[in-house]
Amino acid sequence: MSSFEQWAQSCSQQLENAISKRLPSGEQFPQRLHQAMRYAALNGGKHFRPLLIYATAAALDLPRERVDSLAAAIELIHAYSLVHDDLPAMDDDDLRRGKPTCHKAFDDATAILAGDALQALAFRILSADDALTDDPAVRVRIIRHISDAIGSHGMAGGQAIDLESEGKSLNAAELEAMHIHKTGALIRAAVVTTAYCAPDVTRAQEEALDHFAKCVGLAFQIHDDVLDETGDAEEMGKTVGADRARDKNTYPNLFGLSESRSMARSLIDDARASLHDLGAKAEYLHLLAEFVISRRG
Ligand code: GRG
Repeated sequence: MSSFEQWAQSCSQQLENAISKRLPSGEQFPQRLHQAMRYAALNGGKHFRPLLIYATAAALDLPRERVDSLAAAIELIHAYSLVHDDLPAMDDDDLRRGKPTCHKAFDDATAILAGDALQALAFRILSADDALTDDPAVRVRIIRHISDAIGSHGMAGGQAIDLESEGKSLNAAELEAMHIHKTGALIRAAVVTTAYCAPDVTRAQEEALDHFAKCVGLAFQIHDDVLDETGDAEEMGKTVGADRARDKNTYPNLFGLSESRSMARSLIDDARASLHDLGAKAEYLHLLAEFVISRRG
């Protein structure tokens, strides 16, 4: 195992502990809701957003423990978005990460409530965790950024654009806008709000990290579209697959596979260039950026 893989595995373990201890136990009343929340939030996944948080912390000399609560909150929000995205009223998926989706393992109403409660818990954690920051203004700044990133001008808005665009062809600018909102905003929030926690961070560093995260977020989505088209994602337990991908608004459908791959490559080069002034401490951010376009699921 490479040292990067060892680092990622130890971050994932730390994250799962951070999430598990903050979630109500499955024995706590109302048990079924709490079991559904735990099912959705502790069900594997790449933990890409938390890894970005831990890598940004390393680049800014912040101990990992300082951002455990931020990593847990962002992953809970991500888990909520996937639970709702899988519902019959949205993508109507039966499988997520190779296992029954939350509404299949429980029921639609419980899955809706589990998503709602995961989102609420995320903000509860951000509002209360002492290790995150001792500056109330920083705490409010973090909460405001994440609220914006996942609301109607962010992730939920992007999902609405996606649903409204079904059966229509989006042009390049519209496709990019949809993804910047739907998946990019939370990825960006993960990096930028970690920077907010670093007491000595400069404006230039914040801007460099913001640019890095914007490029990585879009490359993540382009590569996701490429995987859907090539079918690799299906092998990894996802449910879109090549046939369904052909009817969708995706980068390969608009630009072709080869051009999509080179767009993702350029975005990652651009992202990595913006880390220049952070030097060797940004090593894990560089490696995560490369992971975005080399992953097979
Ligand atoms: C329901 C408000 C609301 C929003 C849903 C993020 C999202 C918006 C939907 C996800 C739909 C989807 C499958 C998008 C493709 C890219 C993506 C975000 C994939 C899932 O994220 P990963 O790859 O998942 O980080 P893991 O399983 O690794 O956690």
